[in-house]
Amino acid sequence: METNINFCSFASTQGLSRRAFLKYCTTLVTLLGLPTSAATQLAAGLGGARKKPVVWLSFQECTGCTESFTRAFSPTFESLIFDFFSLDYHHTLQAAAGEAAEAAKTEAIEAGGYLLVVEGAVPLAEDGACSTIAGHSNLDTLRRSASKAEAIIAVGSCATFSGLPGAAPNPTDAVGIEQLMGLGLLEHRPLINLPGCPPLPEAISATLAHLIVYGQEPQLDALHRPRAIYGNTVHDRCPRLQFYYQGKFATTFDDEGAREGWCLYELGCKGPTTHNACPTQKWNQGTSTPIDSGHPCIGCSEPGFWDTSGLYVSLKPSAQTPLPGESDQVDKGRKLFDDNCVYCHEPNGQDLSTPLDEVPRAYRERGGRAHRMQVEDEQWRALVEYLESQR
Ligand code: FSX
Ligand code: SF4
Ligand code: F3S
Repeated sequence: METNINFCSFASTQGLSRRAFLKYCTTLVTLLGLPTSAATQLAAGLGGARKKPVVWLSFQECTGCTESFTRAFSPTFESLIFDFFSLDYHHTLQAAAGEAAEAAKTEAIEAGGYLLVVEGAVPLAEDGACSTIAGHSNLDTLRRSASKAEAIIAVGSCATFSGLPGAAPNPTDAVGIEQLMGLGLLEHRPLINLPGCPPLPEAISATLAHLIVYGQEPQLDALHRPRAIYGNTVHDRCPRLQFYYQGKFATTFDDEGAREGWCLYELGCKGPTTHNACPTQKWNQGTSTPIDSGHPCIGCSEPGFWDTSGLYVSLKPSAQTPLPGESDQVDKGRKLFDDNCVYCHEPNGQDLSTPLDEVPRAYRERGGRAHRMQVEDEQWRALVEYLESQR
């Protein structure tokens, strides 16, 4: 049930100054790609907002997403955001258990008007028997909970793209929320995907704050991810990018290159094909990232990251950001491919059996789950030219 809460008064009871609160709001609006002036609006919006009911479901996952969120950059403010919701059901965090917990969930669902956060994939094998809560399959619980939700926020790579539970050979037939909608097993609801294993905690809080203050989701891309958070690759903003362009690569974890902080591409870094805000937002109170600490990005926020290639196997050369000198047209085609096609196809399109000049027609005729982007003729020319350059 929605109840009034004065966020600012509540913040002051926690020893948080208005100045610190504004700073926190500035972090969130920056991450959301909103103008800095929106920080005041966000602060005022949260200050006057009503407490929003949230139902949080956990299915096949490791609880890392909840761990990530509860150990966020500004722990006091993140917990404040948590307290700011009426967290009507979260079986890891709630005090209630058993029938009392189920009763709280039923009451929240019947009241409607809540945000539904889902972490974890949903198993379909064996009629869903691989994961059940209170005797109900995850799919049944999800369907019931989604029926009156204002929006679904799929948190983590498991809920978005099936993640590790869905890795080959996927014995439980685990699927993500969007896949369920695509299969007709779950009614379509407004969906926001926040991939990452786990996702950045600020991605979760910023998205929830946006929903509360503006009553709508932030601008999303074709994979339902907030554009501002997932619009760039890790590579685009990597602190080691200069070494990439200089051709300076670490080849083992303890060689001179590793000690000098050179590029980790040859150690299997998936930064060039991974969309996430890690380099700018960083983890653990803005301290570091996998790459900052000397480990390649394993692409944890991309669909199928576990199966795409070996964690320490280099991307194929064609997946790299082009070196200076590549023609504009090929560069444009490569970007289009990297942003839209790499989720289902080999980085260089080598798995495309359709003759390249027939690809545009085949694409338009066949459609498909991932084939939703509108491609102009000029873009097709660039894409085909890029693919030809890889043959
Ligand atoms: Fe998956 Fe999240 Fe990775 Fe773990 O809930 S995204 S396995 S961090 O916990 O779902
Ligand atoms: Fe950074 Fe990885 Fe790109 Fe190298 S390949 S610049 S380490 S993201
Ligand atoms: Fe994941 Fe790569 Fe960031 S592994 S945490 S997306 S740097």
